[in-house]
Amino acid sequence: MKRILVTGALGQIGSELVMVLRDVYGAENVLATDVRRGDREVMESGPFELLDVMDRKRMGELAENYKVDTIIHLAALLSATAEKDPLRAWNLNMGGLLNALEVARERNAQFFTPSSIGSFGPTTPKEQTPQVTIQRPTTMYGINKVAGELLCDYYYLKYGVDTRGLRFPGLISYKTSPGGGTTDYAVEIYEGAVRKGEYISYIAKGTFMDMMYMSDAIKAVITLMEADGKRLKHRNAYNVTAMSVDPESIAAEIRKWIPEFRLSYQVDPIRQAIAESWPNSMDVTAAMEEWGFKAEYDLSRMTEEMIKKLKEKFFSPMAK
Ligand code: VAH
Repeated sequence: MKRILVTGALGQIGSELVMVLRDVYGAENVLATDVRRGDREVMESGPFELLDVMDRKRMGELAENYKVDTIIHLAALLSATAEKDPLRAWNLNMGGLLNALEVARERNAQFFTPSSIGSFGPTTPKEQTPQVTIQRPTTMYGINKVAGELLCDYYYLKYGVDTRGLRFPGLISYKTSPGGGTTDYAVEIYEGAVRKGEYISYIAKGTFMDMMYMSDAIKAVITLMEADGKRLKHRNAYNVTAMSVDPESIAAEIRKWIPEFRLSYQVDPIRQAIAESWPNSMDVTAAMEEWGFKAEYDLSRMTEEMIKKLKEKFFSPMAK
């Protein structure tokens, strides 16, 4: 990776990934793009351009102007939003991906896009979900992710595009709140604990899902993209996770720092149904063996850092 174009750069992953990429590869070598303006730190710490990923011509022009050799395609509608407008989700998630793959093919650029635990469905083994298994998701987002995995493999096999991907679990971060996901509760619970000492969860007690701290997700993207391509057997896309948790397990860890924290429930049937169609825990052996994946944050370490950083964010006037 030397000259990188990131789509969806102002989203939950992009807003942190861009900053790390700029540290590692040089700010001028990381072009951040998004369909809207937003986080000033991302827009002002290096090149930023407005880009609607449905505009392939514009994407190609930007890639040419910035001599891009790597595309990290993050722009997509997440699971809950996609269920509210499935046709828009299909058009954006698949149309945007195809445009990014075509630009990568034209430039022989390396390519990354995330898949998700959402790419699995009710008939997928729920515990220690294998790297290669049944993928019959029942959500539009999941259908987009499975189709996206297959499309990325196709561009590798047919055109030689160096495509790589990760099946992300729910990602937990303090900088940019996620938008429209099913796992967003696992971010909101920390914000609720720090700001109000309470949280009303829309996901039911005992609903286990894979989760990972954002810094582990970012490290996984860079490690995968820098890995020797000859070692990669699975490419699109690797199971990666750090923990399998439910609202109660997160709450118990929060109470070690905020003893009075109160958790209650108001289950959202739509997002609960999505969560129940996903695995409880994934097997990450392939990622560990083929490119050395290793998560550094468990629930305890992540909770300590989330609470510390959120207190700074909400209560320290000097906080960015
Ligand atoms: C979502 N955060 O909830 C995303 C992610 C594994 C979940 O794909 O839709």
